[in-house]
Amino acid sequence: MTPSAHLDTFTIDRLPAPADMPELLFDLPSLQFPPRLNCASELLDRWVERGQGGRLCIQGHDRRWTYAELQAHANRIARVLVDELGLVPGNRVLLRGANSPWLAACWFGVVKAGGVAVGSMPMLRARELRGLIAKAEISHALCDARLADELAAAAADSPALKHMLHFNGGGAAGSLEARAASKPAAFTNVDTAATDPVLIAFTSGTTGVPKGTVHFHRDLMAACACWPQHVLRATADDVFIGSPPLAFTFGLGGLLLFPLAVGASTVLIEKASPDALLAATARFRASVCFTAPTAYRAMAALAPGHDLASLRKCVSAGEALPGPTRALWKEVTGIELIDGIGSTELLHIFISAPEHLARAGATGLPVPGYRACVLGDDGQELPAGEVGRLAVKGPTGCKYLADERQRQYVQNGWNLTGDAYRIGADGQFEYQARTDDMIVSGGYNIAGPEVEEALLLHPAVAECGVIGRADEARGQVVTAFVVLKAGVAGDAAMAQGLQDFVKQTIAPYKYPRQVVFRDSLPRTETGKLQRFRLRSEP
Ligand code: 3UK
Repeated sequence: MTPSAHLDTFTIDRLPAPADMPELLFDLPSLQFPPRLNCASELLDRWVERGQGGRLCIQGHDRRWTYAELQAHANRIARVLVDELGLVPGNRVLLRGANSPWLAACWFGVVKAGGVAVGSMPMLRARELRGLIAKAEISHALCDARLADELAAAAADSPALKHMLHFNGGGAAGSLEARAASKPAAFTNVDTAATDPVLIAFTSGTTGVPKGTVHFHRDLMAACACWPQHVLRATADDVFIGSPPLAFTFGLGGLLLFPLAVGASTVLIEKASPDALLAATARFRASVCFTAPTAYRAMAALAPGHDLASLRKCVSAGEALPGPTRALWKEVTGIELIDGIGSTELLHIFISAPEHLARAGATGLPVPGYRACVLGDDGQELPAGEVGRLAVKGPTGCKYLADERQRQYVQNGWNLTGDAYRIGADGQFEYQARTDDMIVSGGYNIAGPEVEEALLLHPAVAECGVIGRADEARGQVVTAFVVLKAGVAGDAAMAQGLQDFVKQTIAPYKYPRQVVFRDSLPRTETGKLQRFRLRSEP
């Protein structure tokens, strides 16, 4: 085994025991990695060394950097971390900010210096930040000046956190930019082992203590070698854009690692509401877009007001893609969405369909490099057509930081994502629901997302969420929370109309016996419907 470069072995010491590790597969030629690997060298420095430093790399609302410029900023940040803040390889560094070029430069600065980057969602409050700092024993933080207050409040009673610098605050004296400006633009990356941790990504966990998932330098490069190469197939001429924060591995991969892996450019915008994302797509002539299914639905309604001629590939992940949303996006833009299921634990997408295989109701096929199957309650593989638990294996896998729940996610070497799936006659994997979200009503198993899909076909429905509510007679009763389009009244006649509509669209026993009208639905910052909150609503 090649030695670790980590002098601070906190993360390595808290990896799961060997017996609890997922089995790894490195079947593809592109997954043969050298023992020493720093992913910043591969993703960033490599282009400059090959004479491509002048290529456009990263844009934000007020800046535009080439590969050489991003490299110089990252190198200077690495210098500040090492020379001024005493960072040693293995230290954990919190990154806090909305997506921006400076946040990306900070990420690379940390990686170059051999640190472990810990992303954090911009909306997190002091209380939640305190939890992350304690769990990952974070010693350093690089924080957007506009989000400084909550972090300062967290830092006040977080003894582990000793060093903090701010960026995006106009370059004030003492800021990260000001200190970086006085540093040389050259830095020799720490010679990390391929299996040295580089990232702790916290799950968007809907319940319980957040879980930190550890990823190695090799894991990041493996993610770049699988889905992007075989399904997305973007080129150096593409311009990436999207909404997921870099703190969410969907965003880190889609908006930073994958574009840089192919020498393309990326647009990092702070506010990516549906309207803002469309406007930015037009302004930057973006060609590859990453966002969540609900955003595509909202964007479809607004698309006619924007010039989207540059757009050629659109990726949907984070939640099941309803067939009606796929159809709507195609109708409005002519683009077939690329659906893909990924997870924080597996880093990125592991089942997906390229455009020509896309079909309603199916997420797709295991991405080359991954294997997937559907397991029954006895842990045995189920034949096609039967609903069971999704199990996945590949070059990446779940490694929770000091967490008992490792044994729930990884069993017999397989990663169990917590999703109920079925394999269709054509071999494609068909999403049913989160395993905990399957509704059992009157003896029937009903998948909430299927009922949601039917409701979304109704012209009055903007958004909806379907859950099972405890019911004495039926065990659970199918309950739909519906947000209607502007100007439509949520009255008894509408409820009846929706129920009849569902009965005519899918098997009648699945229709929502209860319909509740709402102005909005509870969602996580990553766009996921919080079904547990709907379940506890009156
Ligand atoms: C659900 C999907 C159906 C599924 C993610 C792409 O979402 C990501 O990571 P999380 O850890 O959540 C994982 C869970 O989300 N899910 C995600 N995508 C789909 N369900 N169809 C989909 N296309 O329950 C999964 O287990 O927040 C997605 C890339 C990186 C990611 N981290």
